[in-house]
Amino acid sequence: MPTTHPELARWVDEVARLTRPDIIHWCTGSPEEADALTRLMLEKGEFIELNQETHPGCYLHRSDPQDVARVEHLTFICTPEKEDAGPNNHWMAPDEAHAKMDALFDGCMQGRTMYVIPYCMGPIDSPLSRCGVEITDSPYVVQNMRLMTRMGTPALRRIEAENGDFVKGLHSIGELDPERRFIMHFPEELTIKSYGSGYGGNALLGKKCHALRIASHQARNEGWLAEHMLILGLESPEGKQYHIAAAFPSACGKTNLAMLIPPQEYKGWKITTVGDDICWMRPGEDGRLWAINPEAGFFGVTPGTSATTNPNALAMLDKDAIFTNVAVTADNQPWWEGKDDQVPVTDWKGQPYNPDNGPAAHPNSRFTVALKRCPSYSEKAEDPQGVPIDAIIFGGRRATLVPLVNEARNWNHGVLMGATVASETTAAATGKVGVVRRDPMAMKPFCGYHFGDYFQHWVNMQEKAKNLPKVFTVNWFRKDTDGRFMWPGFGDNMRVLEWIIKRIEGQVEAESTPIGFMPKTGDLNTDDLDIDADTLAALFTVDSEGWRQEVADIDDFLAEYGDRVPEEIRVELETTRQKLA
Ligand code: OXD
Ligand code: MN
Repeated sequence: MPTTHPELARWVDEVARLTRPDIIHWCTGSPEEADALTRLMLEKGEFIELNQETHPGCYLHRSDPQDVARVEHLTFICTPEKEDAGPNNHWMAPDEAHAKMDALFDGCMQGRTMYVIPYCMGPIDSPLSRCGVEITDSPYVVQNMRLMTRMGTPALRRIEAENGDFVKGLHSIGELDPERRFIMHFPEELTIKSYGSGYGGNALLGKKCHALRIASHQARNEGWLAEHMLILGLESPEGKQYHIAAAFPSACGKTNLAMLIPPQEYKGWKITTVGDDICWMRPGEDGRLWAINPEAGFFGVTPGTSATTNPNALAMLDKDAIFTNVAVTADNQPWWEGKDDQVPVTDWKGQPYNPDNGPAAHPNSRFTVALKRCPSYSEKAEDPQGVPIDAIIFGGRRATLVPLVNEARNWNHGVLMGATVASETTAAATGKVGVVRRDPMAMKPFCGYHFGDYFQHWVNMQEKAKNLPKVFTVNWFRKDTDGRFMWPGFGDNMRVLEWIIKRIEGQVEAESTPIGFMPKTGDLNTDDLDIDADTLAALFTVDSEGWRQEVADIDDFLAEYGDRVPEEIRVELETTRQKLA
């Protein structure tokens, strides 16, 4: 066994006896290994070569059409006590879950190769990083983990040197049968078992399973935060550096914000990208939160990515990227809705494109590409100390009510804001509020334990870090009564970031409202922006009646988490209620 770590050797042996693969391959992470796997996948049709002149090193993978997304209803947290998983998770007793999964894994790798992937989440030399080993029978998973994590021999050496715990992830694509598909997490055992899906969020176990569900549990025990947040760097014309972490529910433009290009008027300002999806933050000796991006790549949604919405993303996708479930053009370039005016000829299922059959690319089609390919990539993504966080932003998609930007009164108020982030599922063009789905800290599908305890952990960070960042909410998605977006979004979101920086620097006062602090007239830079005064005012109007209803709705929402909800955030809600009276 090519490892000196006794527990790793024992576990790999145990898994091999259960799953009975023909071959066991320990991944080294070398370029030769990458090439050999690519050739194998091309031979088997698991990779399709894309136009190597326009897209060198790019390949297309078509998944089983029934295996295109995360499966929240088949995702379980298996804590000994049901209560500890909370109403926010599906739960199964650990014994029952192990028995169910081991029955599925029994002999499932016969005729296949079992890949053992040691990986490190975060820079290999960072004290904030954590390691895991994923065992899988999917070469597609190996090739994705190569881009998404620091994988191979250096990670194995770190695991051996630490000679302690590592996260054990066992994955098999099984028969790709939706009836035989489960993603189980055993936080106490630092173990993940995933069967029956090859889709990223279900199969790349370093990502949502380890870096969020298992890590959130570890973070709570150890006094840090594992969050569903992008991390961006911001450099002012004076050369001052800031870092912002921001949580948005899926499909609210996180990747776009992480790679924002400031508008023309913002000469001298620069945005850099540390990460677009996950952020681990730990209190430093200076009392600030220091953050790393545990990932080494992007696994982003392709539709809507274009030279207008996200030029940086588009630029990184023309080399060494894996595309999953996109369409292809006549000259074999990858294509997706919203990309450009090329015409697709083959849809994501490999059929001749016919608009009557729906979109050419699957709406959840993805790209996988190394962080370093991004033109706005920040060198700080490799800093073992991480980056100090100056502000935390929570965003949702609300057509009404929620202002463009709002600063929390204090940390506990910020926790309340994060805990009650929501997105509306229906357009509210009539002025009526749509269906509101709360997604606390954008962690609803990813928190590995009871949300009440999670909110308390956030509140308790005040005891661990004396210099916590300011907290803000943003909402880019307000609509007018004609259903039109009131704020241009994209690059112009820089204007909101600038106001946030001014607040951090104490350069501007803010308007104190019942729900938080908002920009005073003139402090939000709208120079050269096509927005009228009424629209701008409406973006910051506090509709007292609407907010009273919102507070009542939040009461009901928090009641779902019973008496584990911290008193501190109930007090903040009560303060808001009184201010609105
Ligand atoms: C993701 C998600 O894929 O949040 O990042 O769904
Ligand atoms: Mn995500």
